[in-house]
Amino acid sequence: MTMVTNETVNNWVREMAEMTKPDEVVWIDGSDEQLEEIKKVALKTGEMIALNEEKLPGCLYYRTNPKDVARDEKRTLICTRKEEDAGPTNHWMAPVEMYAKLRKLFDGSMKGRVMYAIPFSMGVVGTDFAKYGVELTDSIYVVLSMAIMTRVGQPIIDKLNAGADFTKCLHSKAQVNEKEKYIVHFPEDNTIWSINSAYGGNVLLGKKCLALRIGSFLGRKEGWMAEHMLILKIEAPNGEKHYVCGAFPSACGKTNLAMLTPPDYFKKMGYKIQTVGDDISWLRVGDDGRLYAVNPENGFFGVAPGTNEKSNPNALKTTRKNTIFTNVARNLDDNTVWWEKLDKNPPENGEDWLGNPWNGKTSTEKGAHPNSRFTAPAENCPTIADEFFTGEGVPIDAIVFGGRRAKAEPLVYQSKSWDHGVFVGSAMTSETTAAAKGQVGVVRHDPMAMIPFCGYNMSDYFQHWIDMGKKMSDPPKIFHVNWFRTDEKDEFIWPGFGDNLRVLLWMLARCKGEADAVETPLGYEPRPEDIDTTDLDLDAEDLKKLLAIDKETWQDEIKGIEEFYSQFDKLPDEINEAFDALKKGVEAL
Ligand code: SAT
Ligand code: MN
Repeated sequence: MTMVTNETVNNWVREMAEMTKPDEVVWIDGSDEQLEEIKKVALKTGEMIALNEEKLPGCLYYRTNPKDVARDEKRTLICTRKEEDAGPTNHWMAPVEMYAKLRKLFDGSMKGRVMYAIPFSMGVVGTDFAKYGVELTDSIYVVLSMAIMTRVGQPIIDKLNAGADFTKCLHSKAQVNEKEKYIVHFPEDNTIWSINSAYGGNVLLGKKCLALRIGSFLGRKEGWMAEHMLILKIEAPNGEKHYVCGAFPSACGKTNLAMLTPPDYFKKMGYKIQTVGDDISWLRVGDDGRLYAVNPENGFFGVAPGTNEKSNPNALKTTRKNTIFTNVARNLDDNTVWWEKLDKNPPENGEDWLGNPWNGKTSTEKGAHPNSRFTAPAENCPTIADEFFTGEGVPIDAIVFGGRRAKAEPLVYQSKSWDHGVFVGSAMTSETTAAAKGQVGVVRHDPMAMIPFCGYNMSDYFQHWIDMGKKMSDPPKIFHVNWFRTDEKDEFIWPGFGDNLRVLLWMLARCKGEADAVETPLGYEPRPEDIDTTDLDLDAEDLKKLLAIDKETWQDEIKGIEEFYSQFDKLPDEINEAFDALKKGVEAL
């Protein structure tokens, strides 16, 4: 391994080591040999467990503290010098104060342990999109997970030695003190400090912390966007390729949509779906005036429960080797893993996510935590697109916003323009899931699915979206979907999963000006007959229900949006205008 010769990097590492006082500092070179050695240490201490080498080669099992199983938004802060720059939707503290508080917690925090220095890249090294970081951590779980989720090692050291900017990431003390847990961003210093957690979203600092919170801050400054979006490639039977980005809150099916299996009818016609990304998109305007997206990650950190041969066979195949499973159940007979809805054959001789003996056939308790996860290399995915590996960006035809709503939101509608689409994104709502600490199933506003991830004032973020629209001569069309509408019996009406392709195809036809629509107060909606329901057990009545807009429900929605907006003292005029138009349209229903 070439030494790090960039003195800014070395001075910072030295300073962090002086504070955290590890026994030793070890640079990660990204080689299999080194990662194998480090893995052996974690197996020896029992921090991680090796799984069945035949059935799940290279796979590991890991368990976090039971109180540390999801992102913790209350303990996640954006520390800008001015409070208004963090905005009303972020937790904030003055950087001087926060650094002082954290320095005390980090003081000697790595005593008796090794500090691993992980040089990593978000995006393919050397591309226009790539951003570099170094994460210092005393957790082997973090080292091995970062080696899956990001590109690590020598090529990044070369970039650092050539003087590249980098994000300074510090993490320590996985699983120790729940009450002193902090995930703190200092965007003006390009710095992230995280302590007392081991949960992915809080500690794999390239992911939500860098790629979204710091990323969105940098994006605003540098004229690009960092978004909580999947990227899907649809290849039509005539060979035409289309790319769609989709923003959905955590645990609302992004991974499933990104790896969608077309229904047989469409498969036979020749439709192919490929995956470019499942969680994060970085977007830049190309010379041709279109919007280009990359997935800056190198792996998937997906929700395990609910993943099965039917719902997402591609995700399941992706996890069959070199994957880390966190907080799922274990089958002690054959040393494999299990989670709810994996199959109908839970282990009798098992261990639940807490490590207690568990009989899946008789127990009424869940075996896996609802937010248990797999950390799997993107290259394992049977549908991974070639474009993922070049990292040069794919031209986006459509952006889809969506949430989890039992009522109110129709199956799909198209916004009337880019600016109107920005309004639609800003007014997004979803029922909360187990991906973040707190109550599940409560409707909350989550603009662009970014409420937990926007690294600056959200009204400036809306303005940035409006400004980006002005830079494009051919912006993507913006849509809104809701796969989760329920009937009188509280059952989902729309089948979801692979059948979502039917809705995507209507969108693409709209992008090409080849599909009809009716204008409603929300936007343009398909007529029931515009959605291809061949081979689908769904009648026109169901589709009507899925597309219906109820006046009273929407009057309440409007109140909710008004209340949500009231915290912002500056909203772009374009948003206010679109909101006024919605109010008028709903009154006229
Ligand atoms: O925990 S993560 O933030 O990485 C995943 C998610 O909640 O979207
Ligand atoms: Mn996510």
